[in-house]
Amino acid sequence: MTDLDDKARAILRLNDKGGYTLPTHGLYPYQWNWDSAFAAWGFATFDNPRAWDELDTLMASQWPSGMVPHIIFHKVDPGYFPGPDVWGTGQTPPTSGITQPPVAATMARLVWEMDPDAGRDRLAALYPKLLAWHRWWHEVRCTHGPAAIVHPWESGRDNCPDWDIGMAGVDGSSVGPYTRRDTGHVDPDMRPTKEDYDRYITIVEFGRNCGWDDKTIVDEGPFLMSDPGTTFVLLRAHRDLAVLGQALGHDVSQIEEWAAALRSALPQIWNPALGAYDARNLRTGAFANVLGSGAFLAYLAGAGNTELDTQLMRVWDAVSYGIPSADPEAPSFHSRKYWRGPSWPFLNALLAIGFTENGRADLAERLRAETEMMLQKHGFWEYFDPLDAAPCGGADFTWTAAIWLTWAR
Ligand code: 9YW
Repeated sequence: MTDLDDKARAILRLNDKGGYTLPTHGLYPYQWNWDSAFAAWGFATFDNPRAWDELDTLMASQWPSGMVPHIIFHKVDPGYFPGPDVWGTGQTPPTSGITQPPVAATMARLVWEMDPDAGRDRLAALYPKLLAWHRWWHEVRCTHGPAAIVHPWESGRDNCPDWDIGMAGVDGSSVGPYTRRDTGHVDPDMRPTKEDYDRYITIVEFGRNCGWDDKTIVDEGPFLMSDPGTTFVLLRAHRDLAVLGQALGHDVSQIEEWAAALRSALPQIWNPALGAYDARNLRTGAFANVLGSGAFLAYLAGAGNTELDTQLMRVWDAVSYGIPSADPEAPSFHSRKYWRGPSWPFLNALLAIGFTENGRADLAERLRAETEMMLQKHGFWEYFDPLDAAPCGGADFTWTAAIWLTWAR
């Protein structure tokens, strides 16, 4: 056991609020959806029951529709904006009104496989909830084919250039006064801009004003885009959920149908001009025409191809530390600005799973070694500059610590 192992476990314990884990103190003082799934994976390396607790707490806040919210506000903290009052969802405990990439079934499978006997009852209790969430994705968000998001925050890659064309159509000029908190915790230059936030809050206000009605938001909301990243996470998670269902003795044919439908929709997000999967504005049909790390999650879903391989190596060879979140050769690239360029360790971990399964253990090892170097140099930061490994965003970050314990060490 190394010092970093100890430190990673200490971070998970430090951010553990009793059944749920904060991404990091200060900047993100609540439970976030896909962060929690990664936390479970990390906990499973040294405390299997605690891993299941994390998934249980997340799914306990599932809405009657099946949607699982992106933030659960267990205990109000004035250090984060927008808080529960802005979302106004009326849930107990309060939650946001949007979701995040459904990586939970994939992480549940990883946790379960680490100790199948101990996890069987826990898995059996969780399974119907995961199934209901996947059904919600299929019925509510895959009506256009690929998975659609109604807010950039749902992608988990908040300000990546993929959303620029959709955000341009959101009029943020009449948003009420508000005070951001994120820029008080970290360098504002590493965060989304004020124009971004005006639009983010405008989209939240639309949801609140229509009582968070799924259909109104999809049909009339200010933002609707196909997200390659979420599409591939969902496609992969359908497969993992089917494996879990089979292990429990359930009929999984419906999940297989959802997966087949999603896979057959992938040509809609293949942009021939870009030579890659691409986000698409569902209000206009236009492609974003930018390469982002969401496209490379195709490998996680077994949907890679040789053209994508070429793009992957082009963007990866242009940097030194992991896969950049946006194309280093594009004008929108910024090596330290959040999702507009930096390398994110947890995303590297997901991509590496995809590479390994696609017979590219060499790429998985390169990615692991580059990620290890960042963490060895600086510790468990939120994200890193892919050019020089400068640490960025929040420190002592849960999912960065989790992927150290499960993959990067
Ligand atoms: C925000 C917690 C979350 C992640 C997202 C990331 C960021 C929150 O932090 O969003 O307020 O900007 O983009 O993927 O779940 O770590």
